[in-house]
Amino acid sequence: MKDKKRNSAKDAGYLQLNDRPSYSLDGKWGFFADNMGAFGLKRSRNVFEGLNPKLDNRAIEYDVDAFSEISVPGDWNTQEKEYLLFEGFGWYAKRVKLTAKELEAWQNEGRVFLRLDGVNYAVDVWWNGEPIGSAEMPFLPLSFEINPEKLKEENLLVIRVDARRLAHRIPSERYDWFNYGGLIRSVRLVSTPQTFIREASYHQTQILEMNRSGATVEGKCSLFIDGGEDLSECMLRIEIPEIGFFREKKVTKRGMRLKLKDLAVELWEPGSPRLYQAQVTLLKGGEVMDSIAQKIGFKQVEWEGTELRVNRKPFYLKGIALHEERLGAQGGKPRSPRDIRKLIDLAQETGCNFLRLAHYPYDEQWLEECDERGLLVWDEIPVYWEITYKDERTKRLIYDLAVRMVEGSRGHPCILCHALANETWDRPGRKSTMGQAFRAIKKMDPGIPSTAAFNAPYSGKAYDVESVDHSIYEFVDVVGLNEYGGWYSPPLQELPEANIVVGSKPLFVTEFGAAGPLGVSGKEDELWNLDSQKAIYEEQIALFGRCRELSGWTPWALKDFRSTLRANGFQKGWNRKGLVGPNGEKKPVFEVVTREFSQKETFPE
Ligand code: GCB
Repeated sequence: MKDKKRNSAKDAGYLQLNDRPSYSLDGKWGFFADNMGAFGLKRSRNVFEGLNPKLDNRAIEYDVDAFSEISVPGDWNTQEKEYLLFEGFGWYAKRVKLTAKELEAWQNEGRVFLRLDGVNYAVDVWWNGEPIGSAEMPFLPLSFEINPEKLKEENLLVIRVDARRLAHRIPSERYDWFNYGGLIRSVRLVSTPQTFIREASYHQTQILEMNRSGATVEGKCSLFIDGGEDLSECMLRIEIPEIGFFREKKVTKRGMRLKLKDLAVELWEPGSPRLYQAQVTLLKGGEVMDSIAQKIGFKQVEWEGTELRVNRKPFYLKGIALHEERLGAQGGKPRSPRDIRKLIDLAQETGCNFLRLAHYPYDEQWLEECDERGLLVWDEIPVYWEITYKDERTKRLIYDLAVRMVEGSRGHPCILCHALANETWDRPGRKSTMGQAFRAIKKMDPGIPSTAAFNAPYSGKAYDVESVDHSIYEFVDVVGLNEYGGWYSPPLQELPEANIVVGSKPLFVTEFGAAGPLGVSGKEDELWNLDSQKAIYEEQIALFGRCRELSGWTPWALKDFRSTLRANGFQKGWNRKGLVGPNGEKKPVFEVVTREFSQKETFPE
């Protein structure tokens, strides 16, 4: 497939996992780094057909059974030294063996999907030698349908991952994190009935009345039904047994939004993350066609003037921003739920109530953990720095990424805001391309504010986002400000006089910080040491204290992270602005932030 054709995803759409039966394909796979894809797809037939020179005495150049071993999930870069800087095409192969019993069960169940929980950047997929789909949708779940008749006891699954940075891609060519390539998240087969509930997301909670034990609320459930069945006689049932809620509604179309009224509940909020078990069922003539279980929570976000409220109360963000990179000297993408939990544990040690999941969508487990732990979340697509908005492929991709991210996250009570950009330059087409994406997500999830992180030059002793002509400013409901006083500008000595102008919308600082290379001490007024990093944090915190209307702040970043842009003698390939080093070594600023958070209320009076 040529890149031209590949831009819009040819996967089968967002497939919510819930409690559906699934078959994990995680573990050891065969891997081959095909540099720049020199053989092309036609010449590589023997890869996905599984031929090899031993079976067939011809000049066959690949052999999936002679590939080297690699673990999935995980990037390829940190698994073998020779792949560290590899950014080309990686071929993955797995022989999938099913027992006769498993095969029968899968074939009788209905439909089968291959679900890739997240790849970077793009994939082409073959099942037993036949193409089953391609997509360019970095970091978000993909699903490809497999005809159950094509399942056998011995199968070959081949996936080509294309990790090239290209100007028209999202993210584009230049960014301050590491381009981890490969099948970075879990891979599984999922089975569904012929006609099934592809998505059921409860969201848009409105509090009608507060009372002592909680509140009476209403909300919406967005549903999407997939399958050929005539839906005119179908019903949807929603149950929340703990509060005795039961509702049935006739199905009118494939995509529906049902209103749930008068729910007497305890609210979900930071510090008290109450979750409820809900069951969504599709019925025809009284018979169950599909039924899924999921956890839901009830939380309302409001934004008015410069105030941000959660559950009707003014809210102060004590945030931590991070990259999805595991702890350890090598970095790399998390390879297990434990890797993810360790990062969240570390962030929570500061006493934060909010995570900025920068700068791209994270594994879905992050949202599940944050739902359970009562941490609010900012999710984000990688529209970052230089973008070719006018290119039709880019336009389409930005739209698809925004919609797909929100489809996956809107049902999570932890979501505080959806971000569609970080520090983007004003280039032709930005306003129309971004406007389209912002309008789409606002329709999809109107109860959640949309946002972006902006930078504003320091001038007249202040950072003032509204004074800059940011053509996308009008689309955001709340504003993220990235400012690096003490590090980029102004210098530390001038910071005591600095100010942040909160314009007409709620604003919080989404990034500030300074490099603090581990083991390096020095003078406070000289950069590149732990003492000046600490001094900059202290001055910054004083600045936030002076700015009464600020809705909170988020240091950049939890942990030092790999970045090929960072190549001086202190950095050595890592951005050193972390509160901790690569292995979790705490720097003095970790303590500064922890102390400050302990003195700040989540819900100030
Ligand atoms: C920024 C970017 C972030 C960088 C950071 C830095 O403004 O949003 O991705 O890593 O600055 O360290 O310079």
